[in-house]
Amino acid sequence: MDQISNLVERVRNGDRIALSKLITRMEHEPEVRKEVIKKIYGCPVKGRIICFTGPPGVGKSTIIDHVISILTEGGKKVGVILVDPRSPYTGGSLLGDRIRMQRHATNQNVFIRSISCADNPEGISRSVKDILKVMGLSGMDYIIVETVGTGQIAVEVSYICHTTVLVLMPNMGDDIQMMKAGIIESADIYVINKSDLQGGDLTEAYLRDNIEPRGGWMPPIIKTIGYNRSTIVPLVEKIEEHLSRENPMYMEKIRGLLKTMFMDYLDDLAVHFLQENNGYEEFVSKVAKCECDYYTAVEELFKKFKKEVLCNDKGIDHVAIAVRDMDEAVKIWRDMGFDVEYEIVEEQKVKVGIIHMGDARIEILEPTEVDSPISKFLEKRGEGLHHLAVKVDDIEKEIEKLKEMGYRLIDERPRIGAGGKKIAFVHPKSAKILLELVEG
Ligand SMILES: Nc1nc2c(ncn2[C@@H]2O[C@H](COP(=O)(O)OP(=O)(O)O)[C@@H](O)[C@H]2O)c(=O)[nH]1
Ligand SMILES: [Mg+2]
Repeated sequence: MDQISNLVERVRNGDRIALSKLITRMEHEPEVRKEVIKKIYGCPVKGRIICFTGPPGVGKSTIIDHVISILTEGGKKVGVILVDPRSPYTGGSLLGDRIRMQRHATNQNVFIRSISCADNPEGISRSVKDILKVMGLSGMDYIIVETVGTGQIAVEVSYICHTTVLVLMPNMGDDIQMMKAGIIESADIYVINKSDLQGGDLTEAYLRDNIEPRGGWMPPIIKTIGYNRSTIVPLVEKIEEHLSRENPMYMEKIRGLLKTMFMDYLDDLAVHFLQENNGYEEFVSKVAKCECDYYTAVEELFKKFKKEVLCNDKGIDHVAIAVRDMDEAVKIWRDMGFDVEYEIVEEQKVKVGIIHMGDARIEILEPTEVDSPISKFLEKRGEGLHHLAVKVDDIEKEIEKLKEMGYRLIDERPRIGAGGKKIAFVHPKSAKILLELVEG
């Protein structure tokens, strides 16, 4: 078994050292993340994920410390991830968090781990989402995530959580307005910590004006004092209550999350494509020299990207239909709203009507002379499907391969077809239809 499969298997059996090792690798190696997620896709995941978010210093870690105690006293297993984007503003806050939770370090039912992505802050929410999935696999009953701050990362991480707790403190009216809008709207439970201090009413009033029931749940506002465990008990009860109910909003959140994950990965592929593709520099030079505007350049690049990355290189190039009367044949396509372009291929004595369909096209063939190959086809078979053309990577190789397998080819060597592309025909005796191979 390879190393990653081995680690995944051990994590599934509750091995904490394996979990720690796997998280470290996922944190630093995007390729490992991808491999792990592909492996564990579809595995049943038990843990419920609770996200604590809020500005630095409001008391999230102090509260989580008690939440861990309360949950583990009930015999549950708890995993904690502290997310540290290591911005200049929040750097170092994790050390304090670790110390605050240190007393749980020897408890076999508690797993605490901090994750930072100092070198790639944008990538952190991506790795956290994947790491949460792995924690869920390890048999934890609850997984607690603490995200520092209230920016985009917190919003994204909260998508994957079953219950999001936004922690605030007294006197925060103006600060709340500075937060990323999504975070206020997406919390399920609001905590006003440091209730031993004055000014809690101001924060509460602001929240009351801005919270609405969602999916049959009215998000509660709970006042706590981080040092005072008895004030945290009602919070844990509310968390349990929220976790236990059918939550129609959760599916919505997951859909939102999936959308961002798709976009993220697409983004990765696009960036990778640009880095690998020499054409990219060329496009930039063209725009810099004013040979092309940048909208057109990006559209061209996107076309290439679609062709080479998204659509892969195989597929239908075109379908050709032989007809006696071009105008009559193209009418239906025009009526359906397609544009038709025309081309005369002298050598074949044929007029071609071209209708683009995504990456493929339909070609309507009308003979221009009585001795055109298309005239002969019409005489023999009548109007209808003439041939099918498929894209191949390397036409010489494909021809060799088919010849070796005993198929009959009309062209044993490629010739140049429309658009200067290399083409070759396979005999209908072999393919049941006249089949054209087109390179590129
Ligand atoms: N006065 C007061 N201080 C608190 C309370 N809860 C936490 N703190 C203190 O606030 C500071 C920040 O707490 P911490 O849990 O690290 O906040 P975090 O950044 O949100 O995780 C620490 O010095 C805590 O001791 C509280 O209820 N009242
Ligand atoms: Mg903290």
